[in-house]
Amino acid sequence: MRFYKIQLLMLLIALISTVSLQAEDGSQLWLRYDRVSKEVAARRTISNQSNHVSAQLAAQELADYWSGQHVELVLDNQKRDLKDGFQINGNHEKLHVIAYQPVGLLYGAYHLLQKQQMGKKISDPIAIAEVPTFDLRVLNHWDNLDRTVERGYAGHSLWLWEDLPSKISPRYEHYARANASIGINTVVLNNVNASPQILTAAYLEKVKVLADVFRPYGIQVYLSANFSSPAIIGGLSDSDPLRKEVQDWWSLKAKEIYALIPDFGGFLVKANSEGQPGPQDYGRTHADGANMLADALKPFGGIIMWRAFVYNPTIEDRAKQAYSEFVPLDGKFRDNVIVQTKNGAIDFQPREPFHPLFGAMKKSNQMVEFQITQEYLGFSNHLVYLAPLFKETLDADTYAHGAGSTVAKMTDGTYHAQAKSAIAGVANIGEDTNWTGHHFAQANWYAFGRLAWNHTLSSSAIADEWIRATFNNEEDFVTPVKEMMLTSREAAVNYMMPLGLHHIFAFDHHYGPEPWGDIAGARPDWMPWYYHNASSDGLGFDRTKTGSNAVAQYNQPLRDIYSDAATCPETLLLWFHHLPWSYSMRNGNSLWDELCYHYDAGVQEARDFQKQWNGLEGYVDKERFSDVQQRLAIQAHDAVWWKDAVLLYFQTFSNQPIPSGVAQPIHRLEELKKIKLHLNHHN
Ligand code: BDP
Repeated sequence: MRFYKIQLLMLLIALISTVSLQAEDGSQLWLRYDRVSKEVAARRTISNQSNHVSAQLAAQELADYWSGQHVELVLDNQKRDLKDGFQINGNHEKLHVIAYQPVGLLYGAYHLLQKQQMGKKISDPIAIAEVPTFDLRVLNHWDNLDRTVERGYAGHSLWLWEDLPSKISPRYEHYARANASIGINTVVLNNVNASPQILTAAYLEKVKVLADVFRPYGIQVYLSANFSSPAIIGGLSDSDPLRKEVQDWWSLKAKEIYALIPDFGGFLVKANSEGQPGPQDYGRTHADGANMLADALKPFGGIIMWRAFVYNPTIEDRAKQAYSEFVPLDGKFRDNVIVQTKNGAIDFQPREPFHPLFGAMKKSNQMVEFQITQEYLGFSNHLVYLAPLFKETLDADTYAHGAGSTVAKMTDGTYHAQAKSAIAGVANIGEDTNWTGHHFAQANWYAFGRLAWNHTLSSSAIADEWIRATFNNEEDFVTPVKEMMLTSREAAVNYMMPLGLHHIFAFDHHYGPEPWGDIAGARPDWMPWYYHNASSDGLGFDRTKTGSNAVAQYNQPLRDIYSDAATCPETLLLWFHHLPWSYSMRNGNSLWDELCYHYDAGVQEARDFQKQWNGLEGYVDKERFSDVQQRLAIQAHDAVWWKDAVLLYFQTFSNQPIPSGVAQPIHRLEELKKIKLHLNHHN
């Protein structure tokens, strides 16, 4: 008997430890809700009259996890203004979650569960209303059909194309649930460098299955379309958008897609950019191309997201090209076209000024594209919390309609009524157990979703929610972790590219420094020297009147502010100015010394993250603690590598010593130049 008891005990212990092992691999993301006990479930009712699948999901989530008062879910078809948001009214005995759309009930349910996770009691009386600031809250997956992910650092693609349509991975639904819990309602499944194959009948059958899994969670599917599809998979002689045969091909394709997926969202298109085909191949404009596709989708309510990421090596400043190509087309796009523009004019750098197009295209639908995946921010090795970067762009004032015309307001429908307002983030999700590689990279997926829902939330409030949901509510843990997250973006800017420096990354894979990079015959606008312009007379890109005059693309007073080194924010100084090494900064330091101090500060901050995290061991499960610990070590190592590489290289031009207060380099430049990481482009 005793023996059995011991065995039972051991079995129990084994069970508990596997449960906790499974629970601590990060696979649950921020959705670590505790299932309620039978007693709790019996104490309160969750009522729902709707048989819509999203409403039923909402009721189920609450039935499983809500430990508070009674909840009644109510669909109210008078409350149009709520859009897909929700209202919660009530008191400590009973709450009403009210929505106009069924998915609003689901969002309301997740709102309640999130408050519960944060240890917040919802008591008397409560009356809140949440209406999302953007209609389409979009994840762009750069997933290829061979399951590699362009700029993906969390394993292969989640989409198991070979298994589809017959086999359905349970992760599709987990993914949809995670998105719904933060309000993401749109996903583009495939890479913007799009394989035409995605539009073949065989792939559309697979896409349909994913759309069916996502639908109950309120998620609409889009596809990236290759502009040459009519020629490549349709057998047409070309894909000229003004040719009737081509237009008919797209119309038929649209019909075929909507027959399978009645709520299909539309296409995302990268055209005439980095070698992708587009309307310019036929002497047509971006508007001709976008409108042709928009007309094909119009009868079905579809939307075209047309990217403005265009540049070619012949122009004197890559930062200027999108503006030059798109501003003349302002007002010429159909109302179901949204121009999708990256947050900055170069390419997802650690820091860029906002893209001038946002302040210039007043008659077109526009949306911001952020990069959640950390192509230029240390892949999934570095802890860089991106909400401050996202906010910096969203809150930037374009002055398009006077002071206060922020990028957020230029795109959320405040000034320009858009049929659908939208915002996109390039996903950092892959098949890694914890979805994003770095446990803290989950916070960037979360933060993007939360800001897409409400761009007025602060980075700090979002970090607070995420930490509590993902780890715990211990103040001694939450406070330092939040602090670490909130400083992490600036730390990365400091150890990678402070003071407006940009694109001095290693060629192609973009991990690590290579300010000396120069590949014979390669495009100059892919070379670091093109951006930093280091010489014995100084450093930086002159984008004022004496240089490329990119400043002219900004509205006043920004043009004047950026044009004058004395008024230009120092965080953007070398973006807009080429300045002598001896240039006197506002604090009296020379440019050279200040640069050294910034790199040094970045290294110190990365080291501090290690210290802070080590002090928190008792608050985190072993698995996640040590995984983060190991990555923080890589980050600190990389920070030193960055600092030494950039300072030693620029020192060959400045010919000045590294100030004595700064940690002296531990590497030699010649050694650093030999480092060649063989990271493939998809890795
Ligand atoms: C750059 C990436 C490249 C993408 C491109 C894009 O390096 O892989 O294809 O942007 O956004 O950031 O189209």
